[in-house]
Formats: sequence, structure tokens, C-alpha cells
Amino acid sequence: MLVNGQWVEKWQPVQASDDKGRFIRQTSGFRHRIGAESAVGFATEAGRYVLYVAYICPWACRTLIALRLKGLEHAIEVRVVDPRLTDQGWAFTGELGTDLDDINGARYMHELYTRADPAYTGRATVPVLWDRARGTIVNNESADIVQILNSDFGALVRNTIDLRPAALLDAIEAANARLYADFNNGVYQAGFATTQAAYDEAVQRVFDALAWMDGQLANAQWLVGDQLTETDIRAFVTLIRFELAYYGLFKCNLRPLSAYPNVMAYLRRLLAMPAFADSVRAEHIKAGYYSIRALNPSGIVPAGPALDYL
Ligand SMILES: N[C@@H](CCC(=O)N[C@@H](CS)C(=O)NCC(=O)O)C(=O)O
Repeated sequence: MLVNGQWVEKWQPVQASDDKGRFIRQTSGFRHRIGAESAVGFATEAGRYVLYVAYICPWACRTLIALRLKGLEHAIEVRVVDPRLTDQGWAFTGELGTDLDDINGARYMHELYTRADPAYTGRATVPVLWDRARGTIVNNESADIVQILNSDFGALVRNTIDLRPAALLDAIEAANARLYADFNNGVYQAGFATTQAAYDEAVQRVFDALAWMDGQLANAQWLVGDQLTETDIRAFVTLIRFELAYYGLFKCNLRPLSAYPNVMAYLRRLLAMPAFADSVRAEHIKAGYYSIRALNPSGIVPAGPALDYL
């Protein structure tokens, strides 16, 4: 991570943990908005902003899906890092079909953070929404970036879908909170638990969340209301990684995904939409997760699983 702008640490996949061995995720550092929502003048312009992502990363892929759903590909360029974290964090290698950083000439993602703030302290995470005009980070919190894409680009959007409709906002926020705690972050808490008790507790919550989703989807197409919302994006990014990474590497193996038929049908429904399907690079997901040495010292990437929905 960066401390006062210096890269100080070999990457530690086990981030902070509390006194019970539970994994704790850091909070994001750049939280600006764009257009009328911006207090500091980040104007709504086509071609000005760049979205840096990793296809391994569920948080980054939320923003990619939102970008596609809103029809903003023409206005915001995307650059992709190598899915395998290095001692210096995310790298631009050009391997596995990823990008070199032709925008900033960076070799590592942390260079963008120190360019934005020479004294930055924190992890150099993806996603990052970058402003080419000022040479700085607008925002590095995926939940904010989804909101920015949903509502800050005004007439530039080519699809008027509203991912956070006002009438559903309370239900969306409630579902998001539950999904984040028990599912999106729950799988990480199971995978990175450093005590049996912390793992047992986390893995149970993960499967409780799957049961809850299966119930919600028994008579509904979407998790909230009768339209696609941000909540469906959040569910999807964890579901699509479930069998590729979390079931094996994170030991989320109480039951197979096929034990949740409504969830499976929902996953297939989402995958039928290009915005969702195009955000999935199974090779990146496997290469990235299985390169976490603390969980997989040999670095061997498994051959399977063969999935009929991919
Ligand atoms: N709060 C962030 C979390 C993003 C995050 O944790 N990204 C991970 C990849 S999945 C990352 O970049 N980790 C690198 C590190 O922690 O050094 C968000 O949702 O945008």
C-alpha cells in the first residue's frame, strides 16, 4: 500500500483484521462527483474521464456493467490492468489481453494515486475514475462511480435506464446493505478469515444470502421491484465469481449454486444481456484469485470448473 505517497509494503492479501480474525475492508479515499453534483468543478464532458478496472475485481466490474447499461462507452474510455496482483499492486502489463497505460504512462496503479495526491495513504485499488483534464482521481469507490454513471452524465447517456429509481431507492439501499455484508463482502470474509470461528460465521451468512435471493426470485425477475436496478449488478458480480473462485479458493462450498434454481435462472437471464456478459473474463477471474499466494501458495490455476452458462 501507499503511505505518504511511498509504496511501502509487499502486497498482503490479508488486509486488516479485527481481534476475532475477521477481514476488514479499507474505505475509499477519493469521493468526488461530476457535473451539477460536483462541488469542485468536474464538468460533464465526453472523452474527459477514463475508467481503470480489473476484470478479476467484482467492485470494478460493477462500474463496467453500469457504463455499458447506460450507453456511455462512447464518452468514457476504459483501461484494464493485469488481473494478477504484483508486489507493487495492480500492474499494466499488456498480458492476457490487458492494457498498457497509454493515458498516463504508469506501470502500476499506485502511480495514479500518487499523481493525484503525492502524499496519498491507502491501498491503490480499482476501480478508479480518472480525469484526464486535471490529471487526478475523481473517485475510487465503486458504489459512487455507479451513481456517477447513472446520473452525472446527463444527455451523454445513450440509454435512459435508471439504475436507482427514486420510488425504489429505500428498497435498493436495504437490499444493497444486506448483499454487501453477507454476500459481496461475505465471500471475502470467508476466504480471508484467520480463525475457524470467523470463517464458520461468514460462510453461513453467504449461504443465508443465497437462500434469501432464491426466495426473492421465486416470483420475480429482479431482486428489487419489477425492473433491473443497481442491486442486480451487485448480485451478479459475486454470483458470476462464485463457482470460478469463491466455491474453491474461498471455501464457500456448503452447497453448489445449482441448489438455488431461481438464482441460477436469474444468473442466466443477466448473462443474456451484453452489458453483463461482456464484463466477464473467466480467465482473468481465475488467474487473479488463484494468484493470491496466502490462499494458494503454489499459484496453480485450476483447469475447471466447466460451466454451462459461460
Ligand atoms: N471500496 C472499493 C473497494 C475496491 C477493492 O477492494 N478493490 C480490490 C480489488 S477486488 C483492490 O483493488 N485491491 C488491491 C489492494 O487492496 O491492494 C470499491 O468498492 O470501489
